[in-house]
Amino acid sequence: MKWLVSQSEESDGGSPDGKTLTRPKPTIKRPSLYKVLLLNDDFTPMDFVVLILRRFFHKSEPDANQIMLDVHNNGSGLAGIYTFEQAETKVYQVNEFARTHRHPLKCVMERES
Ligand code: TYC
Repeated sequence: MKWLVSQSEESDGGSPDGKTLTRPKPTIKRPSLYKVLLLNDDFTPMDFVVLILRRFFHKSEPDANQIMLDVHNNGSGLAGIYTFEQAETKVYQVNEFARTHRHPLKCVMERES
């Protein structure tokens, strides 16, 4: 554990007497976030995309319809934002679900800015 002395003391290497400890340096960081996107194709039925958005991303019927149309019109659309492992799991589950139903729909993840 690295102990951090007060801000001015830290910058000059420590407290004047070299032994005053105040608080531990915080080392926790926010996890990186990842967008999970659906990609458009010419063959996957619209109803199937809506089903995916409802089943895997817990979207309402109107929201699922809107996102499906965004994908259809713009080439891709945002299904959700997750930590790395959550996003990986969504991508895997959706791609497997599409594959087993013989639809070409693809789901990908992309690091947030
Ligand atoms: N473009 C498809 C169609 O016209 C619909 C579609 C929407 C496909 C979203 C994939 O991720 C997708 N049937």
